[in-house]
Amino acid sequence: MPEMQFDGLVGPTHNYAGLSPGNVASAAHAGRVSDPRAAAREGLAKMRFVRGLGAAQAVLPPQDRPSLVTLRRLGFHGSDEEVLAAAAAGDGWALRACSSASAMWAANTATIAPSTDTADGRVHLTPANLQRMFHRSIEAPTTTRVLRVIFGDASRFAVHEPLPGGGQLSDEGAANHLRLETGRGAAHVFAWGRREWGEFDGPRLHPARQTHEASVALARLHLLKPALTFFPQQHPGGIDAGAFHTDVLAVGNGRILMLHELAFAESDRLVASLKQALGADLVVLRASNNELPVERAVTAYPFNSQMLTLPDGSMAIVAPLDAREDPASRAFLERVAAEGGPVRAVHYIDVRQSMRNGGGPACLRLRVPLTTDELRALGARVVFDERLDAALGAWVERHYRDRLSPPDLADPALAREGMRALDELTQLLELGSVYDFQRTAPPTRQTS
Ligand code: SUG
Repeated sequence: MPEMQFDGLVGPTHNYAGLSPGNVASAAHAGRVSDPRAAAREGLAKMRFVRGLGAAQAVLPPQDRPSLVTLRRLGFHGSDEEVLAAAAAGDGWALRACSSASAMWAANTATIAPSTDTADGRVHLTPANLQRMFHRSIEAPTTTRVLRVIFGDASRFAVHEPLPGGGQLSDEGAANHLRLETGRGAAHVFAWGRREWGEFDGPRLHPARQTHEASVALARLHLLKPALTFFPQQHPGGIDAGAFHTDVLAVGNGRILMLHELAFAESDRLVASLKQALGADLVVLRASNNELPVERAVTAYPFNSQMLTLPDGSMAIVAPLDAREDPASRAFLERVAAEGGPVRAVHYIDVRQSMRNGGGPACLRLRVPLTTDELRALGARVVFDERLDAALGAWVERHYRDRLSPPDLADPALAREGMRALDELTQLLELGSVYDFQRTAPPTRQTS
């Protein structure tokens, strides 16, 4: 079944605010000047490249930022200008947190189960609640609305509510999920970093985001076969080295699983159970820490690659340029391609603007396997063809700045530019009114 790659379009406020503890790149680049236009161009170039390989490509819209609705919920009041000025005062964390373009990392949009794997024969999607990081938790309501427009046909698609329960049910979407498939069936791997109930040995330095309870709930909600669902713990040492999501150290596609020794706490046990369930066709390509030190894997992101099945049945890896520049990462990827398995080619692409916030090629896309009928049933205009490519390219050139530093986030003109751009985008993508600023009445003046 073909798999649609839904890439998150980079938003006009793409910036480096240091919002994600445990994400090494985000911390390292905090306060630097970003280039939203270059970031959006890189994203479009990746979509064009992937489509050029013969894969199916679609786009997810950015979110409206700064989120004035959220700032008002935090008690900032008055006109938009007053809200922005008050939120920028002091350390300004609220403004930075409400201004991130973080929805670009579409792997965190939702967790997906294709219709072939679910008991009711529908595609199941659960938007991630992203509870662990405040700036990401505010994505969920708009994400849910967007997914309900695109996957609106309830006879084919079930778009659930994000998991309830706050931090105890913290869910990061497909970034902690792998689907592997052989002739024996399809296995779903739901990794987690901490649990609320039950003993575990967790990371010491960095936060673990996904909970075991959330992972188990997703498998239940998606009506998957219990015998083919697996719940490994992310390696606490991997999280402490900067692998805040599973997709920093592991990626799977079809019968191939590529992983680092520090991806999962009990890697051998996981691999043995997967082989038992999926049979000898499953190919596991593992990098030891000796072959590829985890620090290199976290900086160069060789595992945060897209692994694509192409129309001729072969596979290609789309890796970040950074992995080509790191000798150990490059050697590992080339070993994978030389192994004689289905992976025939490794391509390197420049997504540096995103990498500086810890987002590689795999973070930028959400994978949704779809039958031809399901593909036809998609709502909105999100399939990335030549016309949409050209229209989005022109839209970016019209609206995006080429320079943004954290103090610029307080500029009311930036907020207005964003609203104009996204209002136009909803027409281009035929999405309807999905944004808060399109749905809420202008604020009435309040006195404090
Ligand atoms: O959640 N970075 C994102 C990166 C997400 C990467 N996604 C996957 N691995 N699938 C995060 O940490 C940084 C924003 C800032 O610091 O300005 C940020 O949110």
